[in-house]
Amino acid sequence: MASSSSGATAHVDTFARERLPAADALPELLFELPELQFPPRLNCATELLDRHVAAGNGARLAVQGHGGVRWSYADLQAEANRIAHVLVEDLGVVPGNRVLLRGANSPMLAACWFAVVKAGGIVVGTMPLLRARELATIVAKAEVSHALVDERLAEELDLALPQCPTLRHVRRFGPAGAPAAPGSLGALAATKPATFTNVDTAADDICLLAFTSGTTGVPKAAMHFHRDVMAACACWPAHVLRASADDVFIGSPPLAFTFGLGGLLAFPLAIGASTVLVEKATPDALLPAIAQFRATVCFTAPTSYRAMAALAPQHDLSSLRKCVSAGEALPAATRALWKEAAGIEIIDGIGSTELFHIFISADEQHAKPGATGLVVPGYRAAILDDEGRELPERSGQVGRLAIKGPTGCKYLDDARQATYVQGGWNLTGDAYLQDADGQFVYQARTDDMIISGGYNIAGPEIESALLLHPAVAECGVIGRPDEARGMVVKAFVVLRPGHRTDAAMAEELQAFVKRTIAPYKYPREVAFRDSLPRTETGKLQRFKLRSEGG
Ligand code: 3UK
Repeated sequence: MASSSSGATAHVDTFARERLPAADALPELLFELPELQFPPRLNCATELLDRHVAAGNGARLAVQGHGGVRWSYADLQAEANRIAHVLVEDLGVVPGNRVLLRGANSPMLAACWFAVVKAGGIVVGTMPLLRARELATIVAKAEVSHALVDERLAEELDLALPQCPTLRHVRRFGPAGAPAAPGSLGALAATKPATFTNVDTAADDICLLAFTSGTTGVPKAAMHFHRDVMAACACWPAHVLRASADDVFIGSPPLAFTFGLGGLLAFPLAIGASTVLVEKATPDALLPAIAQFRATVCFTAPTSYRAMAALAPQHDLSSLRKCVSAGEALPAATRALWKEAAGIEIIDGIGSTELFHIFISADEQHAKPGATGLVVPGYRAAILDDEGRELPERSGQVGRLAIKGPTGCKYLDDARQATYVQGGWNLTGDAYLQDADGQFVYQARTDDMIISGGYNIAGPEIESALLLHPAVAECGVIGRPDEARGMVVKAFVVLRPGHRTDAAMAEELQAFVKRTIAPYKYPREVAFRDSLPRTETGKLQRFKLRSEGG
């Protein structure tokens, strides 16, 4: 197996490596597919970027962004190489150092990402909306020594610096093409050569830390090897997405989120395609960007497709070929709305920060409304009962989703490794069933199941029913503690413009749910809101609804 013959680490700074989970706490890895046979030495920047230039494709388009930025593979490579020189020669980066990146998605952020990886560093991505306190937590946990930050987002990092004794080198960068401020990353990079010899990393050297968007406690840092990035490229994109070198990728997830890092950087470059990195990708900004760049493959979250469906008629979406949804369950109503609006069957997929990317999904032909899909080639999936035993395949019984594959959970120094990895399986924390067709059907996060009057009720099923009602724009369903019933089902609803938030509407929605799914699941309480609390990645924050509705 590739992992056992990987050879010596190239890391001089072994901080992260020393904090890998113990061997018996790691998930079992599967490398059965022929495309998952990796060499012992592997730097994923060489594979994703330099390989294309070496093959004579340097002139092909790689990245586009705001302000008319259009970089070929050779341009992106030259930019990354210059920054890599700055990291090594001016900022003293040695292989294994953690380098924090902070910025909205942009070509410069992509160049920084490759520069760190080329220099053998470990990328620590951060979500643009994070505040000083959260940045300081990340810097402390990962003992970050260097940071490259978009000048427009520098303020929160500056505020965090007094709490960050390990962070000794910070450089700011401006947008690609703009004149570089003295002392900035751009000014330093301009003096450097366009060639760089990538650090000869082992396939199982760590190349990135992805902090989880966890809702409670200290964030967990999921570590990924160079090999993990390439393994992810060989599985879902090759077998389910099946994009081509002429595709133009676009979407909303930040590169700090592995959904975005894969979908908007690693996967397009792995096949020699191009990517559009837009800084603002809210539904009203993503639609005109799709039209402007004639994008063909779109990655975003279910709520974004729902919001875009309402606005789609005002935009030219004729270039779009494939649309991917992940981050939370895709309600059947949203799938139908987008098909109606854009003529495209969404490719749904469940992935996680711990597994890097999507492991259950369905292409357009296999899409089944309400189901996530089939296990992705390269991975294995099972549903476990409460004792950790595998439930019979296709039994329709609800249990805990368990995954194995070529990637897996490796938290940096975290006791919660033993929660995510049990008996060699990665337990995602989701309740799922597998139906008679082999399709995996999402129920809820295991800790979000509502137990009311002795019934197990999955909030997302009620949300899916409510979303079928024409007046409902968005909704979230939780269990509110109740003495008599244990919990009562409570729905928070955002109505479409032009509808009244009154008792009659609440009763109508309750009656609608009773007609649509088993009546005992109907929301006994309905509260109207102007918006719902969501993470930067589009996930509904049920814990916030619970605390305000409890
Ligand atoms: C939920 C879904 C139902 C599920 C992610 C694609 O979301 C990603 O990573 P996170 O670590 O969250 C993982 C959890 O999110 N989830 C994600 N996708 C779906 N639930 N249907 C879906 N299609 O609870 C999962 O355990 O933030 C998604 C690729 C990379 C990612 N990191």
